[in-house]
Amino acid sequence: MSDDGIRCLWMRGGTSKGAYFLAEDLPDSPAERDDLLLRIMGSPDPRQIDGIGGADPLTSKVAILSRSSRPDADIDYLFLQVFVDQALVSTAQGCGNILAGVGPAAIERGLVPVTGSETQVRIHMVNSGEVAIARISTPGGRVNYRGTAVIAGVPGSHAAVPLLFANIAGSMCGSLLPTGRDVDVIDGVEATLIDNGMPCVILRASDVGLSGCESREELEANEAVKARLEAIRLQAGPMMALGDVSQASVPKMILVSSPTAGGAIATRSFIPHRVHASIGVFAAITVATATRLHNGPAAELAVQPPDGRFHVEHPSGDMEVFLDIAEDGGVRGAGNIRTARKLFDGVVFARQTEV
Ligand code: NQM
Repeated sequence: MSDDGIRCLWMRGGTSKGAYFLAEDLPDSPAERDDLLLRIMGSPDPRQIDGIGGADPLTSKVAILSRSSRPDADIDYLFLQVFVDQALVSTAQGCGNILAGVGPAAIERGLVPVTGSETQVRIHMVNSGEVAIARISTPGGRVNYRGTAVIAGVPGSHAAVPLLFANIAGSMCGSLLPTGRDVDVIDGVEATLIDNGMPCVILRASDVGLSGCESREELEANEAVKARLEAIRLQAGPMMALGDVSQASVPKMILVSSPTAGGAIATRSFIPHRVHASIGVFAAITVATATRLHNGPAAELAVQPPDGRFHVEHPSGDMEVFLDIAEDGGVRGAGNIRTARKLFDGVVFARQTEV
């Protein structure tokens, strides 16, 4: 790569922020690409001071876009989690928040034509192989970011980005319940090992001595709980067909408790070492799905909504996810409303390799 910089859109997608690139602007080799992304984001460094990452896993994310190779999609979207303080880049998870910016970014870059006051973008999520549908507000032939939709964790209101998913069960684990059970016991703690878009280990907060109402800061300061959860996570990884997860950002560890604000369930998510300021989109869908099982921490603690609209409580409010429930009680599809915003469009300069 030359020193001339690389085209980059910096966008907020839902409650996350990331760098959106076109595949054609990045090296084809995954090793070269990952090395470049680490130098762009400023990793490994807890402050990411020499890069554009925001020193938080929620702002150290990358989307790579290209025209889709599939007839049922418009865009291929590869998500990469760039670790903040480790020289690691992972494709082992998707991201529903960054997904919210993919439709707008694809239209901004001319990969998808505007088709009217709203443009539907079919997005092939390369990480999981599934297709999401996003509806983007496009009056007057361009992306409109202004609107009245409010999501917890983001100040102000913005244009809604409705997202629809089908067939996301087993996105990374091959099946919804990779162990074939609603409940497994690891280190004496009951857990549901489940993947409806995001591999998650769902445990009762009370089983690790917490109320489930703790703040992000309190949880991040609790070294004993973090160590206990990590020990459980390392055992859950192989059980979930994810192999050795010591260097992976999945599975996410989700503590659940009874809802306290009128929602379906309360959550605190470890993603997996830092605590989420809210909750991921696919993680929320996966927790909502777990409430529908016969047994398990989420099923026991949840208050089922009458209409499939699950308010999943989290540290900064709640996220509403919609589950499309089939006659047999299984979850057929899911939906969520996000917002996204273009923050910066330009050219990014990677830290040069040592001379
Ligand atoms: O679960 C963070 C985020 C996410 C993931 C994480 C996400 C999802 O909020 O779909 O959006 O869990 O690492 O960006």
